[in-house]
Amino acid sequence: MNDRIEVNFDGLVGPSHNYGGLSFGNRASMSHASQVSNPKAAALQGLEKMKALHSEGYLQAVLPPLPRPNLDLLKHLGFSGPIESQLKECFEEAPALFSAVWSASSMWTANAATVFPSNDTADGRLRLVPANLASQFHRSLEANATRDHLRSIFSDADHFHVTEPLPGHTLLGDEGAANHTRFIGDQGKGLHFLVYGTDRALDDEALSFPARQTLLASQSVARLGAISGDQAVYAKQSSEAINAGVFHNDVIAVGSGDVLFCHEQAYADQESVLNQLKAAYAKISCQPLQVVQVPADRVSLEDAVGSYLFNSQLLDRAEGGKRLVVPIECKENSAVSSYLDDLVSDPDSPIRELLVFNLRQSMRNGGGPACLRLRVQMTEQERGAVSGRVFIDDRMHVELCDWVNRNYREALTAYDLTSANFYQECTTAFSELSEILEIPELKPEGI
Ligand code: SUG
Repeated sequence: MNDRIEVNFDGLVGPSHNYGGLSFGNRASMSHASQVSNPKAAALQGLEKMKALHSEGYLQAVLPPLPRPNLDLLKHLGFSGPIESQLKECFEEAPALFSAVWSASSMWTANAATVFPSNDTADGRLRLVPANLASQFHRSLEANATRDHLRSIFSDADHFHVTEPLPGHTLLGDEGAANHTRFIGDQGKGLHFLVYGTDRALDDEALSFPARQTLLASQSVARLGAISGDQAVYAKQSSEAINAGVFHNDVIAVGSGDVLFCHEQAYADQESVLNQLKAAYAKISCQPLQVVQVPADRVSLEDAVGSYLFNSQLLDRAEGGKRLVVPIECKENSAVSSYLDDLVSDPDSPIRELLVFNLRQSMRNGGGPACLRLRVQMTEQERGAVSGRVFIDDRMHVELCDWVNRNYREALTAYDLTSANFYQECTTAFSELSEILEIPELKPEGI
């Protein structure tokens, strides 16, 4: 029997949320570069989603943002002296790196790690493989700090094992759960679907944007997850999808339980990928895998990327079937909205209902509902072994909203990031947060 329940660990948006235009190949990040951000609205939008899903009866937890500014990075770039002057000097001398010092990109916890629940792993522990995020400089800076955060939350070695991230080179580029889907069969057994962008060691000429995940990385992640070979199916993204702005699989597909919802142009040789998945699933389940493929003549790749239709959460309903948690942009795109109306009214569809959220602040950097959460399937005992105060309930929600309202700005520009006041505000915010969450603050090494 399946005694594991999915907990969604959403990323709390940090106080320096800004539009740095840092992610080549992520169309939203590229097109919103240098716009004024609203960190307060961003954090409250995320908290609203957490509260709403908690109120619907789902288990909801939170992962803290990584401390910013990134003092380790400033030190490694050769800056020294009072932090305020380091920030000013970095802004003037190395503007191309300055935005990375402040990036709040750890909010997208679907990229924090790949998760292997304890009933799938050889050692019977829940294993987390932190992502190296090697493909984008600002994101690669998250890997070790995220590992440390995960180690302080999943610290109980009897139940959990947080591995090292893979070595940080693009040959082994790994973007975590955004490229991993776990289907669930009878007795809660898992089938792991690992998606990569390239299987070449060198650049792929068919691509105009980077393929962030490599096959070598996905295979290594599965090894670190200690699952057996027959529990994994690998698939390559189609180059059309990557070139249209599908920088992670979770921009073009979402799966959960016995359902895969994907675009018909998501994978290279899609028919064979789906046949492999169905065959592997049939070995762990009496019921077939349900695949809903969205045809390109209903929703083009461009509309899928623009609306983030697939960057959604597929959640079980108590009355059966699934609900799809989508961003509000899906309602504003007429092709997507009409497709969704037809989908939920089709009696044969496994997706029966929509929940719509306004996550515009995160969306402008390419992060929808699915990017903001890391799924962790856990037993009750494992939930009890989690350290820190990370589960969301009504009281925690109020405390975190108060903390955001007290500490966050409503408008932030690149220039504001150089101000001594802003640095002080962030220092206060991070130290208050570690008290609320009862998680030690991550300290920069040697400063
Ligand atoms: O890695 N954007 C993130 C968005 C990550 C979305 N995650 C998932 N699909 N799971 C990225 O491209 C933009 C930051 C900036 O431009 O300031 C950014 O990092």
